[in-house]
Amino acid sequence: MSANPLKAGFIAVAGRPNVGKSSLINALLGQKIAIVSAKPQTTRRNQLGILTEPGLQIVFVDTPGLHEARNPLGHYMMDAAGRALADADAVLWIVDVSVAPTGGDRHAIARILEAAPKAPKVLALNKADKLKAAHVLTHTDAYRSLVPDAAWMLVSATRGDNLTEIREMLVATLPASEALLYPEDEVTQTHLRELAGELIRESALHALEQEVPHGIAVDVIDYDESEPGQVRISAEVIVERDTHKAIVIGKGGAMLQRIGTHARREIEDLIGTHVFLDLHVKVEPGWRDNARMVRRLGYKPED
Ligand SMILES: Nc1nc2c(ncn2[C@@H]2O[C@H](COP(=O)(O)OP(=O)(O)OP(=O)(O)O)[C@@H](O)[C@H]2O)c(=O)[nH]1
Ligand SMILES: [Mg+2]
Repeated sequence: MSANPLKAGFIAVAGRPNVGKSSLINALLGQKIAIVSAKPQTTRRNQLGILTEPGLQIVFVDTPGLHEARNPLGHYMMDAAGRALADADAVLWIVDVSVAPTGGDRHAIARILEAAPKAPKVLALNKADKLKAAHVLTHTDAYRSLVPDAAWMLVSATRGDNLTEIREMLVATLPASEALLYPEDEVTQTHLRELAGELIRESALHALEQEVPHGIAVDVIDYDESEPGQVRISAEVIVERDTHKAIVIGKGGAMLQRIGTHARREIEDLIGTHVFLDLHVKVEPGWRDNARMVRRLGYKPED
């Protein structure tokens, strides 16, 4: 056996919505695999982000933000987060240190401690770039007191502060492993077809700001790679009401075109070929409240 055996394991990245879990995973990987938006509850499924280096494989599991579920989609999201926590070797709890802890944070850490009582915890005090000098001690102490045994670090996912430091803390929690958990060139397990759907949803979230809050889903109907050097994608943007459909289409189709152009560029960056993207908008009234529809759109427990 070599002096430095391989370390590898799963790190569930958890916390309340919008604190920067997906942003921090992308920053730690140095590559965008998870979609990010200013709206809470952006991440809906668990998604792996795999970092492999000589002697090391960290498998980050991005999870939906911990919140009180109010509909079948919310229940799916909270089940997913619970499973990731239960299966994790360690937990990275992320908070927004620029604001004092809220009831949402206390709820989040209670869920984490319940689902992963034994796993070592690391606390990432994220958005340190927005933290006012007058709040550094009070906010830091307030969050630390909720997980007194955890290693902790002030970080900024967007500015890249202290990423090496938090990474070293995470590596310290990982077990020794006989073998890699995933092939060394794999960055995520999510299929390109599904990632394309997520990038379309992200583009819609960005373009629509506050207008169509949470009720957007994207159904990729066709993902055709049969011609070399190009991919033809046909997708439906699903909304909950007719009024939302009108907003997503926009005047003369301008909004849908904007969403499509931006998404197409992002998908091209990801897969490195030309993309032809055909988008349509469809209304599924109140789909998030309809368990069958939620499953049909791919939010199924076995994922
Ligand atoms: N100022 C600042 N903003 C950040 C930082 N990290 C993330 N953000 C912003 O916070 C917002 C939410 O980021 P996400 O990465 O989507 O957060 P999340 O925790 O994955 O959210 P959910 O998936 O909804 O649970 C986005 O607008 C990010 O750009 C940071 O370090 N500093
Ligand atoms: Mg997220």
